[in-house]
Amino acid sequence: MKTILITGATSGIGLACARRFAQGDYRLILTGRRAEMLNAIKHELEQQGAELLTLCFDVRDREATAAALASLPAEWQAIDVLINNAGLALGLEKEYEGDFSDWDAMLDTNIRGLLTMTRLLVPGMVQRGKGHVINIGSVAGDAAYANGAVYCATKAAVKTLTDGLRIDLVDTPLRVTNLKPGLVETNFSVTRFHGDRERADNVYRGIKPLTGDDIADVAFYAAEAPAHVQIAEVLILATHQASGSVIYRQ
Ligand code: NDP
Ligand code: 8X3
Repeated sequence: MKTILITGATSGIGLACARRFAQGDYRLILTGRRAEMLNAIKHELEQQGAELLTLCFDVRDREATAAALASLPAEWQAIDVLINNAGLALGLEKEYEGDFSDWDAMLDTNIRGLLTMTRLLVPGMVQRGKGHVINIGSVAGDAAYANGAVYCATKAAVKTLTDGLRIDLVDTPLRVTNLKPGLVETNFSVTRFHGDRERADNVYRGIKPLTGDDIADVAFYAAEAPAHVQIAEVLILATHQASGSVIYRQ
């Protein structure tokens, strides 16, 4: 049985990954900031026979992250798969008009948080000669779209950091994957628009978007591929989406 740690498992893609990997030969460490959501997922998955622990921390807080990981019982410390999923977009504004605190939250979560998790967990994987890091990037990292430059830049950084890690681990058995989803209907847009649900719903108007389960299936495939197969990068789009900014709406 393998041990997988998923950041941002309280919602959307992370939650779907938790449910997907629970069906496989995995025990789970699920993380997020909302303790009550973590408890609800723990209850749901344990009812189905899954073995799991939850850790409540903010990936932007490096000390809290390190303390949470250090608090894992010894038999849970050997993590085989890390899904760096915790992330968010805040605001949709021109680069010269954006909100400083929105920018800081995106940069600190999507880049620094992902780096902290990587820095804390990959050395153990290297030592054990076994491990897989799956980063959740985005189609947004391929090219900027209007009013989304800062979020797009964070996901471009995820691509570069994923590629860099793969290069730095090339002489090890570890694997590194960047999954780049397009429009996935989760809490993402509600967060982006600071709770404006109507505006969030508009993002998915006239198109059948992806679901968290669609992304979880790809993550599971990448993790379960034979040891000599490294799924380096996957771009996953809804059928009526062609790029970050080209979407056909009926
Ligand atoms: P959700 O808003 O549904 O989920 C985001 C998750 O991230 C939540 O579990 C949240 O948990 C967690 N999170 C956010 N900030 C922090 C933090 N500071 N510390 C710890 N956890 C945090 O959105 P998605 O599932 O859509 O997003 C997941 C990832 O997928 C993100 O990286 C996003 O950029 C990426 N993505 C999303 C796409 C989409 O269209 N939805 C497309 C491409 C990529 P909690 O609030 O409990 O902390
Ligand atoms: C989320 C997808 O296109 O809304 O990364 O930025 S998009």
